[in-house]
Amino acid sequence: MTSIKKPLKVFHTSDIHLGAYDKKSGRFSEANKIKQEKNFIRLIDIGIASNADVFLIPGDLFDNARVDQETLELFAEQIKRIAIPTIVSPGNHDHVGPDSVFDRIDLTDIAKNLFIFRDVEGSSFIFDDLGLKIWGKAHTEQVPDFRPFSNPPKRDYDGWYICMGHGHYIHPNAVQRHSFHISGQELIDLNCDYVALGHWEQYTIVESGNTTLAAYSGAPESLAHESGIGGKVLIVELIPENEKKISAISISDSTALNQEEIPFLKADPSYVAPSS
Ligand SMILES: [Mn+2]
Repeated sequence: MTSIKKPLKVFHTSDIHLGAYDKKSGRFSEANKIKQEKNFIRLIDIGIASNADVFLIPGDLFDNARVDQETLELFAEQIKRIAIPTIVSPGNHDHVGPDSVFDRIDLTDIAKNLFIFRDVEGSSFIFDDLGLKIWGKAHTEQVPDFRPFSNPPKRDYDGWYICMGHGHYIHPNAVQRHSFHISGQELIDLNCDYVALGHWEQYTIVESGNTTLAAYSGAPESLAHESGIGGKVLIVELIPENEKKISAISISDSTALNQEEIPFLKADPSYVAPSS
């Protein structure tokens, strides 16, 4: 299908860990639970105010599969409220497969604008009204050699092409025993307009060649409250025949950082992803 590219505004968060303080979490705290939910609602307010076209959540949206039922419903109600297509790629904390949090209730029945990647080999959603195709994989349980961007499909869509994944980008200072590896070359090989990354608490743009832009949104609220990292959400503007524009918005006070103010990491040129 032929689709004409038009400006697209992307709203990107990850690693929200909703339910981290729920009753069965092992670190129950009513005060932290309320704080986390308020922060998430504030994030949705920012998304609505931004007039974004699409909302991406690449993993660890929920902290675990035992979260309160009301946490699941709160999430779905907020997605219904933001009302734009919202795409989730499950991460290591909210994987698909046996005992998946996504099998507890049908979130997409509450929020008809919600789309969840279920296929561990990768699958895609197409939004022709936005001229947009999105590809991603779902984590399955906590398999350490899962790689979110291995064996990607060829780009085959005329409009915007965005990929989503949850894993650990390999840079010169990376501790390589970390799981779910993502190499700079893998990001280049995706041949897409934007890669929305999750797994890190710190918002960071990562090296991914000259045409692809790839970034971690970081967590909207760090689980290590005093760490001072995270606390942002990303807005990416894709404009035909123009430079991409990325900014990081503070959830606490809505101030924005421009691209030059967002941390940038170079890829480890010596790292070769194992073949699969
Ligand atoms: Mn993770």
